Amino acid sequence: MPPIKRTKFKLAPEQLLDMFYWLKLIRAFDERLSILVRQGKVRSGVYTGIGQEAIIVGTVFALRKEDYVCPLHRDLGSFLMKGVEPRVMMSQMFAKTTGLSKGRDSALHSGANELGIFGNTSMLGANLPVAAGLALTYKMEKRDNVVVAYFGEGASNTGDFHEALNFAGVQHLPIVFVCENNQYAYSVPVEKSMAIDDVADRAESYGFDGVAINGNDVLAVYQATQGALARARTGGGPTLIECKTYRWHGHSEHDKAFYRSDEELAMWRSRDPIPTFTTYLKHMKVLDDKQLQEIEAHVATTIDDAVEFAANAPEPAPEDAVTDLYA
Ligand SMILES: Cc1ncc(C[n+]2csc(CCOP(=O)(O)OP(=O)(O)O)c2C)c(N)n1
Repeated sequence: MPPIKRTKFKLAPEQLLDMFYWLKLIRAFDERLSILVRQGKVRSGVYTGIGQEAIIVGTVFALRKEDYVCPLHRDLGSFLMKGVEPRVMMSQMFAKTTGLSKGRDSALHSGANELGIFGNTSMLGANLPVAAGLALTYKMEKRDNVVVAYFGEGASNTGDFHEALNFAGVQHLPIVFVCENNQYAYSVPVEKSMAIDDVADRAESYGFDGVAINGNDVLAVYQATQGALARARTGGGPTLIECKTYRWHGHSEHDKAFYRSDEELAMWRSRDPIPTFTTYLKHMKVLDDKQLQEIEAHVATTIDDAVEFAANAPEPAPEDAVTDLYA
């Protein structure tokens, strides 16, 4: 199998600013959720992806509208980037009728088929065989679309992960497996759950390439995704991209994460993907202080509006609990 080609890409200034906007919006969305959950406004567990945003932005930015994402509990940003309005996403967190599941399900179990978002379940790794099934559909229908499936390094120790990769490798499916290696599976550090350093190495045993990259570098993620997508669209089969990153908050907002040190957190916070990208954009003369202020103001207004909309949206009616059921 040929190695993944290093794709060359040149993003226009507007595209770079767009990427920057998504990083800021997704961060702000999660930060507000973290506050709202403490105010008792959110009716769901909240699993923020703060610190990991470059993975979602770098991957989803490379996708076409018709490509599918299979997100994880931390990937609310992929919903926003695929086209779910912030008002709708916030309503989902508030369990209101204006949310994706109309207030009838945990915030994390929603999807949107029309936007190419697979609704996840709580079972770790269980989205991966389904993602492989979606990719098989694309292959059978001879469409040049790709499925991007996200999972944590913890999930890469489940049987579902190995079955999905094996099937995808055997069938040469158009799928990109994206590992968000944030160093912990709940309280378990990666070295206590894996005997190897890189999840990416697991791809080789299923007959395709895996790469480990800096998951806090949005352009590195974008570049690796572009290469994997180009391969998948042209019949070259799957790729595994392992993005090394760190989650700043606990596993969920109820976890104070006493199992890790302040020094470790400080070290990773110094690798925050957003200031790094800000510095780059300023250096490239793509972003100036005025634009930065405008983007930040727009993000703040968008989030405020989403919260207000969700807070005032109607509650679900008890009788609606049995609508939209499939037998
Ligand atoms: C099959 C299964 N086992 C255990 C759990 C409980 N659980 C929920 S999240 C989690 C840790 C997940 O870690 P990882 O896959 O690395 O993703 P992360 O939360 O770090 O993004 C565990 C053990 C579960 N949901 N499903």
